[in-house]
Amino acid sequence: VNGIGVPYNTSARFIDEKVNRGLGEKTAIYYRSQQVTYRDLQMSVNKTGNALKGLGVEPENRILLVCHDSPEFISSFYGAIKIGAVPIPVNTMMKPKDYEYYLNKSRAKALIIHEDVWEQIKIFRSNYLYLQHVIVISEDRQKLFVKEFSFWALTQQANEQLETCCTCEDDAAFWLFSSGSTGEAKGVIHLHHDMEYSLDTYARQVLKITKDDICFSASKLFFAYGLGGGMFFPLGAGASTVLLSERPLPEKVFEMIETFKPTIFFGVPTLYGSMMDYAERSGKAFNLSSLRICTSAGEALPESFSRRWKDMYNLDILDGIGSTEALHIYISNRIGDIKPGTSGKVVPGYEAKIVDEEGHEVPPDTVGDLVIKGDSLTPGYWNLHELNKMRIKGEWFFTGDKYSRDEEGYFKYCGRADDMLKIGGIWVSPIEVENCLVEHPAVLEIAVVGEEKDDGLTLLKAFIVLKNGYDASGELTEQLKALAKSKLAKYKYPRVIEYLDELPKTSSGKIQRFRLRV
Ligand code: 3UK
Repeated sequence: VNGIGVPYNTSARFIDEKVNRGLGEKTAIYYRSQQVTYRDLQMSVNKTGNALKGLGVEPENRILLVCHDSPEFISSFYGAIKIGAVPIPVNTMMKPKDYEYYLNKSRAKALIIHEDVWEQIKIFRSNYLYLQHVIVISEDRQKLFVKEFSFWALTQQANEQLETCCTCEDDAAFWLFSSGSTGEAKGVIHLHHDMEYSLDTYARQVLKITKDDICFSASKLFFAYGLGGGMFFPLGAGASTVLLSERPLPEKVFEMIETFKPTIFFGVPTLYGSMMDYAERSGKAFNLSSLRICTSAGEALPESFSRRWKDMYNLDILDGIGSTEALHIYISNRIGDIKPGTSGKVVPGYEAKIVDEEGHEVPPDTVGDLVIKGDSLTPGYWNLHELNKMRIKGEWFFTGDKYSRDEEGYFKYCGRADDMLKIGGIWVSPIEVENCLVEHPAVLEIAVVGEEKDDGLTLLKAFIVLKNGYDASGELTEQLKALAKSKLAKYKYPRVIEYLDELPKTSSGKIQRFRLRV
């Protein structure tokens, strides 16, 4: 009738449906001392949607979300989707240049941002070419702004009834930015049906999530891994989520688990490592008995971590591989079926194969390119036609990962096909770090690589050739680290710097990073 096919709006399906099914009084979100019920959440989703509409936001308009994990993140996300707009949650730890890129690349019309981050970037506002409205979330709910709107003032005035925009399954619902090897992030588009697909496959069939679960994701909501674990898995299942706005330091994470007693915990390998080190160093015994399962993703979980965690807390960690493009996990270990050191088996609803350069499947135990298929996969990157042709072949997506599969069907991670690195579960482009440090007057040449530590995790390391007249020193090393920290997001600075007389190169002069990896 309306010319767009069967109406389907993922916001209505995740939020309104819960209230319609009698879960209105159930706690959806635990945040600090607040308990937000599904009905409260529905109301703030509606108010946020109305507030955006009131500013002139229309279906298909993009909205950048720079929010810490909080109920406001969730109501902004689902509020935007309910009016057919397209929210784009991004990392809150980035530098001004990154936000300028996100805003201009996406042509976002509105920005919803926590005040601490806005304070860092507001002086560059004239660079944001398409941005019309800035909505600031301040800790001080009474605070008013001159050139911006207060999130609280706007939503307080807004109506709590909101008609659902008549989108269909295949409309764009949200984007996520994923870092690329040259440092330019790629806008990954996701459709209205994607979250439900991931919920019905990985969350329901691997995690066996039910409405009785309480989820806690240490990984932030602006990462696809955290968006699922901390938001759309629990909300989709009618369960509860525990949100932490601050950095997930080991001590804090233990405290959160003891306080809120979650049943499912989502972490990354470096966090499991630092939690175990913290527990051992402090000699403290933490009570994690509320948990029934832990998951790990972002990078491969070292075998020793699963064993130590099991010894310390009698808990299994399910390692699984997911990606921003696939939205969530598509190969995973299962409850009662774990093969340490592997990513496990294909999740029902997905297919995976390992192919050689010609695209033919390779025999068991042979390394090749991992390609996957499944309905939560992105329809494509925004405005990157050439890349889309390279990465998406019909129904198959080329992950960029090297994998092997054994006779029993367990997949083993064997490294990236490009130079991209995962540090603490987050992408780092060696080229971006190199381009930053080469600006230092002492640096002639530089190559940044990932160095595997004893525990199997990766550390960022820079090899540097100095210009004539400069000498290696501890002071210079500190200067270089400080330069990286000031120009790049903090997690991207090299932890180790080594000075060389020359870098290994091909005959054509291309730096051979692989020869520097040990
Ligand atoms: C690597 C892994 C080995 C791999 C993600 C769960 O990490 C996520 O998304 P990203 O787009 O990165 C994807 C890439 O990260 N990777 C992820 N998990 C594993 N490598 N073992 C693993 N268990 O290179 C992959 O291509 O940041 C993870 C859910 C949603 C996600 N977006």
